[in-house]
Amino acid sequence: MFDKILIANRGEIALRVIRACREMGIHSVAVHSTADSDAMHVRMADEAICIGPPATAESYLSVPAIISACEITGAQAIHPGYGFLSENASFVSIVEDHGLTFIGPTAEHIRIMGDKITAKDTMLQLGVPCVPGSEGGVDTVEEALRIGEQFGYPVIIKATAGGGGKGMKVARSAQEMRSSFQTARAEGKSNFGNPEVYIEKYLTTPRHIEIQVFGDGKGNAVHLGERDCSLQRRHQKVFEEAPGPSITPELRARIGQTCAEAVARIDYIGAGTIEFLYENGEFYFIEMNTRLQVEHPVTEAIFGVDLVREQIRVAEGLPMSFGQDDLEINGHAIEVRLNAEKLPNFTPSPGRITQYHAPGGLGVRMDSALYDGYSIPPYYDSLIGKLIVHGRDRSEALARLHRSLGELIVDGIDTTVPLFDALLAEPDILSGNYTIHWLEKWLEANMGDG
Ligand code: MV4
Repeated sequence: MFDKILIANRGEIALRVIRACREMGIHSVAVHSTADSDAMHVRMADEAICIGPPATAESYLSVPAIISACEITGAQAIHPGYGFLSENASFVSIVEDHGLTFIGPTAEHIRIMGDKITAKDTMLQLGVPCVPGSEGGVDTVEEALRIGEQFGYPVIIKATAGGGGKGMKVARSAQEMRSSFQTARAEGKSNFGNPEVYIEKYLTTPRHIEIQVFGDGKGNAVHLGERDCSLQRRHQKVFEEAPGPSITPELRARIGQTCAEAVARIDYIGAGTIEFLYENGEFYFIEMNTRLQVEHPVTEAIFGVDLVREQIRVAEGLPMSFGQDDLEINGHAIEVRLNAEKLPNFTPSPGRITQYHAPGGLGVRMDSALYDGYSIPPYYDSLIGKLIVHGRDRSEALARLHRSLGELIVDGIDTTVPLFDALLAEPDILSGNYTIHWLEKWLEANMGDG
């Protein structure tokens, strides 16, 4: 149906989409800034078009530049990847106004999930369990104090326009609430142009468990299990795995079915991720991401599906190529995010790659846009690759991760590879015993980070 797709992104995710297009016989168009003329996505796509200067606001985030690139190249659809314009509802409307197809959810679904109060309210209505807390927004400190009393401290104040860790404040007492409430509103207003906040009971030691869902936009939807993404530093995921070491088949079936039914009821289209905090055997919804996520390959590995291919299929109006009964978990997968950063402080380390060798062999997938002699520009995200390993069980996946990290060569810059060598010597990592606070505590103790 589509014969040409424009990829409004760069780096490894642009390659990921180009590869899916090529397997489907669809022509790909890369867009790039002047800083990315030599980037791998430009080389790998069937066509490439320069859309602006290095600054993202004038290139990868420029709606007129990207729409113009579609008109010039004759692309009929846009795949946004993750980040950049992937969760921008106004962009989706503009794409559609130009007779183009956005490969992703509707503007309306993106808008609903982008406002965290509306997202939570919607999920509650759909029967998804949420963190106990305020019903909707909290406008006054008096009301905030009443909620603090009602649910008991500590509580967390969150900006409705925030998300992903931005615009949150923990209040451990009524005293703290008085100051934190006003700060949270002020930060919401200055950072997101919206002072509205909501309040939740603060869960002290949860895991971050997210459920992958996929809909056809016509009332059919499936879930593809969970990923445990608890290992994070400053709200950036570092290590992700599927299935979650703490999730039983029964728990998975229950929360998965709840999520699939919820997205089916709203006619959700494409890939989505429903994020939960998981503590003491209970799931609590926090946010929904309406995009393909960085860590989608661990789900692809254990289910043997191509999520980007499915995104393109449903955007064309075709049915998904599988139903819930076709989806069965096979083994265990782990992803580590490799960043161009210098330890111990994770300082960005752009520069020229003097030697690159990707690991390979059974159960190893390296998603990276690096090549020998490539210069990593200083303007963008520091992710240089994702190493994804798959084994028959968790211990085989861990052994394969250890083995493939040993094969990897990235010379000329500093990377976060040594972090993973160190993590693989930790009993808690080897046993899967970690929560959302494990990594930051470990970094503080072992690297003086924080
Ligand atoms: C929470 C929480 C504890 N209790 N909400 C951080 C990112 C955003 N998606 C939600 N976040 C949290 N929300 C309640 N009610 C703790 C966090 C949190 C966190 C969550 C997932 C992964 C890492 C985290 C690190 C710090 C705090």
